[in-house]
Amino acid sequence: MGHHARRLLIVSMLVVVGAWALPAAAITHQVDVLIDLDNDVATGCLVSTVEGPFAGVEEILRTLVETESVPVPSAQVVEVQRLSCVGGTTFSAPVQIDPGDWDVGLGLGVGGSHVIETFAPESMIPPSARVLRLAVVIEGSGDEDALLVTVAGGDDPIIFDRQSVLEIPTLGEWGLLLLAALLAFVAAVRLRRRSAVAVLVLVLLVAASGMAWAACILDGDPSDWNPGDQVAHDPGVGPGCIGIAVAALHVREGNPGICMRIDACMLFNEPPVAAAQNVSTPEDTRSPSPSPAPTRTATR
Ligand SMILES: [Ca+2]
Ligand SMILES: [Ca+2]
Repeated sequence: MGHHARRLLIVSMLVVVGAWALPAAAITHQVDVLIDLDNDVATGCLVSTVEGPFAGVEEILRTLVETESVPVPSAQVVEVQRLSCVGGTTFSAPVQIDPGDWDVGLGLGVGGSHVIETFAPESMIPPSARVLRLAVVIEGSGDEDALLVTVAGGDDPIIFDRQSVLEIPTLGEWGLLLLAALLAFVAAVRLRRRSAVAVLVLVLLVAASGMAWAACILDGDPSDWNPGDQVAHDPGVGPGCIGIAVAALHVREGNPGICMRIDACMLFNEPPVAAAQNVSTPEDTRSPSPSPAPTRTATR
């Protein structure tokens, strides 16, 4: 192998190693849902946001999201945490609720934003908390946005009224299955055998879909949400979704706890184009290279 060929090989290997060793770093975003459990600004903690102070917060549901830009843009929920009000502006240290590890739906949200699905477990929302007042704050790389009202620019608080949600009798999954089986048995007695099988399948399907209705499906796919679940939005977030911005908040009763969906714009690092340039100085500096030559001519 000639000297030039070997140098070329070393340089190209360094470029490959450089690209491998210096990938564009993931950016971590902190997505906070501020929860006023008793809809009372006089109880709980004060949280300062870029949109102004938000008082009365008993709990913070924190969802950590990592964005990556290589090999293709992607985002994942990497942890869900809970912080409880201690007093004043002080919250407890974050406590893990869930280790995360599900996708964020890129471009699938309101105004082309990204769908971040998360949940507040029952342990965080006591049964006595019937009317919740909410706000969303997102922070990444020192940039921040907040949505404290139903429609950005207005002044209606974001309210999730759990009393307005239809109460399901506390049958439980096995109770529902038992009920379905009982109905199927009655149908089987009254109908001929063949149609009875069809009825059995139908009833079991209805029961199963009834159970799935309440579950939070954490996958970044917004198809398990209804337009009526939206409790707040910022009409100013449009196509392109550049920078940090909260576009919308969806909330619904779930199993277990309360399902939440934050539609937001986030930051993505550029691909590591700089990595190839970093290796332009191999050990072999004596060999003539294209770049120093014009410099020398210029100084003459
Ligand atoms: Ca409160
Ligand atoms: Ca989903």
